[in-house]
Amino acid sequence: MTQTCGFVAIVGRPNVGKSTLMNRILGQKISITSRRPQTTRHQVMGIKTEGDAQFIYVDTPGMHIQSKDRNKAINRFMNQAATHALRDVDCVVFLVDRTRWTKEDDNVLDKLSHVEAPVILAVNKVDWVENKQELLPWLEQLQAKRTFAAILPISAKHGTNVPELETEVGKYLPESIHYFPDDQVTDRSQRFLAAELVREKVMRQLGDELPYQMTVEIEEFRDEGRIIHISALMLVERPGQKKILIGENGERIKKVGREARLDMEKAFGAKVMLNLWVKVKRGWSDDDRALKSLGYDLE
Ligand SMILES: Nc1nc2c(ncn2[C@@H]2O[C@H](COP(=O)(O)OP(=O)(O)OP(=O)(O)O)[C@@H](O)[C@H]2O)c(=O)[nH]1
Ligand SMILES: [Mg+2]
Repeated sequence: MTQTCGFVAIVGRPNVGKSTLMNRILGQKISITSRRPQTTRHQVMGIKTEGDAQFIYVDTPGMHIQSKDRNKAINRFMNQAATHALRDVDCVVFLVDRTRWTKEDDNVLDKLSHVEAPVILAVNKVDWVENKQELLPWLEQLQAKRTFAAILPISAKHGTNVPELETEVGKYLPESIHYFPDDQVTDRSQRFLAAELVREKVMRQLGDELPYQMTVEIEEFRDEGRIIHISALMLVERPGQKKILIGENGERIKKVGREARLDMEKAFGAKVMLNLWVKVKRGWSDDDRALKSLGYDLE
């Protein structure tokens, strides 16, 4: 049999469920998710090999319109990372949130206008649509927006129609040898995932208070087989944010640490000793050099 292999970009505005969809397809947590927009900051690949077919999904940061409060270097980085993922892909999955079409969806559509690869539109979160009869006329309206290879209502959270989406995507994988070993599931390291899991817990517990002003740097990742020692440094912009992150009597940071450690142990199949620190580094999110040194680098 001939092998097929291709890149599939998952794009859309922030918070529509891109990372949830990738994790659902992969059957494990590869990319972090939260109720807050702009959770994903980097491209993350999720690789799924089924017999002769290898799907390389690329989860991307939510494409957003830069405004006064969203015009930092980190915002530019995130938009670039999302747009870059559209280069040389074999298929695009464009995700939207039910019938809630916004200016930012138009913005994504605009970015897709130069893309020659087939675009599949997935209308996500349909488990939340009470009146399912709204859906049919809406799906028809969506057809007018551009030529889509297919339009599917799905629920990334519950898995509804996700196998059907994968079948649709599979039609566009070109004949090719596999780029990754058949058992590899991501291009990212355990170190990267460890940092992301800490960030996820902070986004989930403190998203309202410090949504974008926090990043995580892994200072130590020492794998001793049955036990992995990890030290993670959380960088914030202001002393007040450091206080929030630590919480009263250190309660907040302890809870973040506990939840992140449990996820790490599950992901790595080993015991984890996790040390968390907080430091103030002013202006890191609007400084290209600082961003690069913190791993926000397109290369
Ligand atoms: N009810 C419901 N919620 C969903 C579904 N898919 C995702 N969500 C929720 O929507 C929120 C955002 O999900 P994410 O996967 O983080 O969204 P994203 O598009 O990756 O967001 P960014 O990375 O910020 O661009 C989370 O709270 C998810 O649990 C779905 O099918 N149904
Ligand atoms: Mg995401």
